Amino acid sequence: MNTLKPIWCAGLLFLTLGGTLSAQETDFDLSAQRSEVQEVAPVPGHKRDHGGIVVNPTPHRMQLDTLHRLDISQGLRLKDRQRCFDDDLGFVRLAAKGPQLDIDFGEKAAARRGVKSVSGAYALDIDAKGVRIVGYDERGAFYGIQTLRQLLESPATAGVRLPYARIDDHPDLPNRGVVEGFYGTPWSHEVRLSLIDFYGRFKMNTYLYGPKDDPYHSCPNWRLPYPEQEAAQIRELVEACRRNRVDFVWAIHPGQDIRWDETDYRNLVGKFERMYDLGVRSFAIFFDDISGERTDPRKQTALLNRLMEEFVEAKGDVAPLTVCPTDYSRLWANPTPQGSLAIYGETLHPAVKVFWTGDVVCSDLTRETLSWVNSRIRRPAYFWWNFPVTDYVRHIVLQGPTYGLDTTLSERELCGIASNPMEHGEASKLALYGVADYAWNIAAYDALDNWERGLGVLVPEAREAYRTFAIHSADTENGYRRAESWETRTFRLDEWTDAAAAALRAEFERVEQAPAILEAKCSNRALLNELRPWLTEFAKLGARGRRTLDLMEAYRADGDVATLWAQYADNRMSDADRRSYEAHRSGTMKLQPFYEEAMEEMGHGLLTRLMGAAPMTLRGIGSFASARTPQTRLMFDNDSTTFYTSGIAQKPDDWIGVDLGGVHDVREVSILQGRNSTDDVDYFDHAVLEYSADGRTWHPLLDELTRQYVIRWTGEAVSARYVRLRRLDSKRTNYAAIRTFEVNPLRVADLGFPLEADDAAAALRMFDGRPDTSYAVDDTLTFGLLPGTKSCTLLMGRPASPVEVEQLAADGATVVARSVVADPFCRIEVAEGAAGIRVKGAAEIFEIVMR
Ligand code: LOG
Repeated sequence: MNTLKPIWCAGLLFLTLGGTLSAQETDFDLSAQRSEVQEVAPVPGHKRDHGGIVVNPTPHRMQLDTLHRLDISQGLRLKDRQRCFDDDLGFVRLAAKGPQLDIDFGEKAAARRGVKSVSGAYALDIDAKGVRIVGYDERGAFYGIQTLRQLLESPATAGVRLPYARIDDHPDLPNRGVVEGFYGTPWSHEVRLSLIDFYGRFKMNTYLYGPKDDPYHSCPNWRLPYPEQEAAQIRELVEACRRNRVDFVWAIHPGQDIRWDETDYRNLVGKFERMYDLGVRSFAIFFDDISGERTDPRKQTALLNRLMEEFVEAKGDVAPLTVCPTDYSRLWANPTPQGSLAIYGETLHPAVKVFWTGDVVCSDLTRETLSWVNSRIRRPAYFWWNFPVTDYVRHIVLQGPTYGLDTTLSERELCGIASNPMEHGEASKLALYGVADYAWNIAAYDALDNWERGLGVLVPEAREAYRTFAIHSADTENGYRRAESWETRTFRLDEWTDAAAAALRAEFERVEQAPAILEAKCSNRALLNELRPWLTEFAKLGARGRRTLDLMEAYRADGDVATLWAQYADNRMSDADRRSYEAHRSGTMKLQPFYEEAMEEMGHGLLTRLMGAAPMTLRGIGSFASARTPQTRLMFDNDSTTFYTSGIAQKPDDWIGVDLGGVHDVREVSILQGRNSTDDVDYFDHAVLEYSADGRTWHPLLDELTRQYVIRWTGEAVSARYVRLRRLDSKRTNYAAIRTFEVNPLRVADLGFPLEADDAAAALRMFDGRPDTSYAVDDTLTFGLLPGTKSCTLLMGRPASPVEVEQLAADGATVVARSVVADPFCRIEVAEGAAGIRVKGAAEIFEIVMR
């Protein structure tokens, strides 16, 4: 099973920009092409008061008379005219006497009651006589039942007192549902069953089965029948879909190795026959994420047309096919009449539905993108929405509102919408609650209100805690950005006000407590199991945010530096903390950046106080929106395997650099570009290295760097506050990444005193003027003192067990015998004749300051 979205050989994939075709480099990762803009659009809509009656999707017309109620506590007398809904009424008490529950469907009944002639349309009436449901078809009546169920489950009806109602309802789009189309671990059978019930409950009618990492859907086994156990499970899924009036669409992804010959045609039909035997009556072919001759649109449409004739029409009870073309996004679709979408338009059987992901892979649904594609494929596109999928950002779980969908569309432009969710099926329900609502009643769709309702429907026992987690777990940080933490205001140290701090503290406390509340109260254990790793990190984020506010308060009050350092050290994230947070991130838009900023400012401030002058800082800057996120720190973390990435395509004059915090003498600059130094495409292949004192006038240090991953400049010192690498003329459109950006890297020889440590290069971090880098002393550390040093301060992490400190003479003899240190802050008054210091024990030392 793949654990990462594969890097496909893109030498064979073409990217269209400005109408010209240009071959991509080899081995590029599609995630590197994901999105061009990094604006985070706000969530539209507002929370509404529903008077305790929640029906999703929002009915087109729902008149409630809550002053009159039908009491059904004694049960309803069922008149199921077509005897279809025996298994669908478990939520209501049926009795031999009492008000009637009359259920009917069909064109005649529908016409009598004025139900729209659309599959899925229904009317629901509740009055003194009872409850009447009329569907245009069976599906419609089933949806009327779902509305009745939701009325009964609504807080305001207490399960027995139905308000009088007149509801006229129908779906706007004929195809509404989900495509299990992500990379990563496919959903479990249990999760699939639970989701299929969810689709039925919220009136979605389509489940496309196409997990990229099911080997029998894609390579290598698409030609082979499913093994017995999997086959039995698919049969169960088909059955669950039938119960929920959902079309189970089985998709095949043969394009990595299909041969355009009779044998493979037979293989494909043979597989479809096997699936037909399991009960499947709807099929799809996905040609996404492939390369080479298999992308040939004429071959693709010829195959689809032949299947339409020889399989679909021949069978008689199979629905028309659905296809995902190779050009499924405008990002690389050839726009010309020779392009594959235009060829689809000309040649493909008109009944075949064609997927489209929008302007980029993960993008909003807009009228523009639909006119663009529809004019080529000559039919209303089927929107494959890559939300809430996270296979390209697996450290994130998306719990934010479902938005970015144009609310003026209709089936004239759009034949349906299928959401591609996360591999976390339970956690995807919140987003799907929105997709279901939108697809049913487009004009009425209110994204924020839908989310507010969804939280309460999905986790009624702990709605507020779930909401706290969700509102801070919404953005992807790169690519398809989503609003997050929109109710929270964070601030910088110098923007502190007591009111703002109190509000933020209250929020951090809620963050800290939400996970335990969810653990205690949320009855959906499967959801909790999916969220748990994120919840664990979320609680820690809340705690460190709260402690950061404590520290800011003490810092602003000019507290004692020893106490402040101890507080600072205790609130630092260890490397292990960082690793676990990186794997399960939340609060990336506001909460964690607040922590990072505040800690950086205070660490620097404390060091400045101790040193008597401000040390040079390294702050990432650049032309990309992501240059304002904590990700830039990855250039300065002394780890050449981690990197800052632009997260969007590079363009002329883009640059990435560093702000030193003030003007310093710069003698040396070392940069590692790209994600590696051998064949990466994410770098500036033509660039200039420049410096500036004021950020306005720039002077070159190294000009005309071509195809250089490793960049190093040394020379006569220049006075600079900013150093940057700026892109020059180039055709490249990849992301840009930098692993390491060093300015005046320290060397042992430049220290001016001897240093004895297990890893002398790493030990330099104790003298680099940066409170965020450290060296872990294992057993013994010995270093010399600069001539004239009166005091030496060790800034440490809280030692697990006390360490010992000894002052030595030049010949190594003891001048001041060992003293025991248990605090993170240790100030040593240097004794007469002492020339060095020895530390014994295990300690993490951030900085050693000599004065
Ligand atoms: C894949 C899809 C994947 C998604 C998000 C389509 C049509 N195909 O770039 O399987 O989950 O991106 O990473 C895709 O979107 N290709």
